[in-house]
Amino acid sequence: MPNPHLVRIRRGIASIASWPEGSRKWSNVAAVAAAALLAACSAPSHSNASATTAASPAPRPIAPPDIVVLMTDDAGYADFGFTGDPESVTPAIDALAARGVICTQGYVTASVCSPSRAGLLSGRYQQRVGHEFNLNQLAAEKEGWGFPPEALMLPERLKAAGYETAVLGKWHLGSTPAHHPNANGIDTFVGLLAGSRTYRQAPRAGPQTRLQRNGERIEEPEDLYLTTFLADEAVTLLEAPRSSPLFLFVSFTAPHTPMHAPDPADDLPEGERPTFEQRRAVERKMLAAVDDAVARIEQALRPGTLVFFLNDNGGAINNGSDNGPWRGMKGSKWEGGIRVPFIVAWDGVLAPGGRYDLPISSLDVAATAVAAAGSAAEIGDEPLDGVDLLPYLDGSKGDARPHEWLFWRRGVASAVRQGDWKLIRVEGNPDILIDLVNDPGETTNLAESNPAMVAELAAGLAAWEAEMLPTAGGEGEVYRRNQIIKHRMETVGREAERRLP
Ligand SMILES: [Ca+2]
Repeated sequence: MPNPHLVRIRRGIASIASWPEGSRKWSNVAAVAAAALLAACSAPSHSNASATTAASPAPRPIAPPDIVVLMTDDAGYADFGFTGDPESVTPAIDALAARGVICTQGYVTASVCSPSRAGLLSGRYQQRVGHEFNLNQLAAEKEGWGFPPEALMLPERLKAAGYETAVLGKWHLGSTPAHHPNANGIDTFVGLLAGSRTYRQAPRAGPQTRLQRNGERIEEPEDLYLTTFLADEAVTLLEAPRSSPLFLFVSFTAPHTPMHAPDPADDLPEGERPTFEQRRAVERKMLAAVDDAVARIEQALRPGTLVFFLNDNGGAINNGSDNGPWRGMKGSKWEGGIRVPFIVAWDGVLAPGGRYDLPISSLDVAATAVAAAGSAAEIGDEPLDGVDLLPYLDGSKGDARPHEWLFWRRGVASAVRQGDWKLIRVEGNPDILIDLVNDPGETTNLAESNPAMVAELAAGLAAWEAEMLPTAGGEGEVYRRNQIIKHRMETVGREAERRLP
């Protein structure tokens, strides 16, 4: 009997009984494609406890592999062919998915950029060291805020195992010398310290937004398009002679605002408030440029490279992204804020054409990378919160879940997932209990009818919070208020969500 959580991709599944709120703009074709996805994502059921025969795992390679993490910024869940867009503008990313494993329940640790990146790059819940909120340029510059430099990062672990390490693109984890990538285990940093910038030449950009190479300002070419520039840098790095394995994090800024297409003639019209459709048209051109970059990076990889692809948080409210079947957007604890496109590809180790339907986390990237790098990477006294995904993705763990529990918190808004139940707990709001198997679109609050489950999840959340630093500071009253309003059952539909960044 095949492992139900690790199945070959079946194309053309076409049935849907109901369609979650907020997705009504989709065409029928899109709806059918996403319905297949939604059906797939709902696969694990509460009663599914049957033992399954594991596929025989491939042997782990003896030499540590190159490890490449590709990440988009603020893309929507359904903006890719492999997540259900029937008019895909991402053929190279879709091909990457087809040669690897699509993880249909891939979560990030935060629904906004900076804390999500902290979880990814440290492999630990960022709340353990208090990096709970998003980072604005003013706080980074004037207050010296950022991810605590003393906390261990994945590149530091990999360096201990002999890796060369590089980050290209957006950093967004602090901008003081102590927060600089080069001070945190990264040999080569080419990009920007801030969370976003223009895609074009910016000769007068400040220290956080200017492009730099290991701290030295780069003379930006007149015809700069940032996504293409990052692809150039990645290919140069990948093709350079070296004797060590490489860890490379390509941190694209696209399709985060500002909305800049590769050709300025395709930008949003000036002087008028752009419609969603106008924004979406530009967003698709920005993503197509990312896809061109991925195509070139794929060509430059060494055989047997371990590749991750994911997005850093849910689709944003302002960039024309499409979160498809999920409720909520960037900034929220609904699935649309935290559940992202996620691929793991590893030629020679993971069979192509796989799909994995149990919940995994961006925390697992570091744990999987450390396991792939070998025991020399196991340094420090900060245990990783993720798991090595390999034995799950190759089928050898059968039905076992990589995570029985997953947690989220940003100020007043917390969430916890245990098994297939999710509790959203927000200051001042009634608890929300969701059955993700039967209600992946999160339309029905079962808290009143299942108080025992609420109590169980709340206890788990409290136990996790006791291990974290207490929430300190915040992002201001507007964001706090928005968090409260957006996590109410009566706040329904994309238009309402977009009013609450
Ligand atoms: Ca982001």
